[in-house]
Amino acid sequence: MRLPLIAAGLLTLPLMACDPSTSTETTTTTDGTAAPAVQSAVRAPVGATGQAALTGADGAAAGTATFRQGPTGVLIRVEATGLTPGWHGLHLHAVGQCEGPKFSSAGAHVQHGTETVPHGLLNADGSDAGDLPNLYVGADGRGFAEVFTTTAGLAEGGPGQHLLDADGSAILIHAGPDDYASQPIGGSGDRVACGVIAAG
Ligand SMILES: [Cu+2]
Repeated sequence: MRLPLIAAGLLTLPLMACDPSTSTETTTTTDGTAAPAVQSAVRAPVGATGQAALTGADGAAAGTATFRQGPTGVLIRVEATGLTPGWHGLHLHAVGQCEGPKFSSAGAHVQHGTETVPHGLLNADGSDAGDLPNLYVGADGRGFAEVFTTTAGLAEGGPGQHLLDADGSAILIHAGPDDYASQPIGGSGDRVACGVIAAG
């Protein structure tokens, strides 16, 4: 994407092309195939944030999820309330709609414009871009987790699926644990809490 801009710059500023320092810079920049891997990999601008207010299947507030973008992925903090104790599947779903009580409006896992990949962080053929580790909820119905994923994020150009695309995305909590292997959602059962992910 940078190459056309550089080429246009040289055309409109022919005098700069004669400057030795400019020539050196151009040679380095246009030699993309020789660039170190760390420069050619997709990296996001750091600092974008997002948030989601979780709603339970009964319509009651069920906590929050916050998102912080890093260069290679997004860090997600979940603070959930009103859930049954134990492990719960936690996923990123493809549509930013949380219409209870089933939350089917949130669609399947995020997989925008790419070939469908099997679900499961421990599936030999997986994992899909919405997969996250399970959330543990204590006896008081409160669950806390920080998880990091490189397969989704807040940046439009990646890395990973863009969560803030035209139809948005949602973070979902399921009734039971994700076994990280079986299809389509690791046997994690009903959707019991949902939050639309928004910038901010
Ligand atoms: Cu799910």
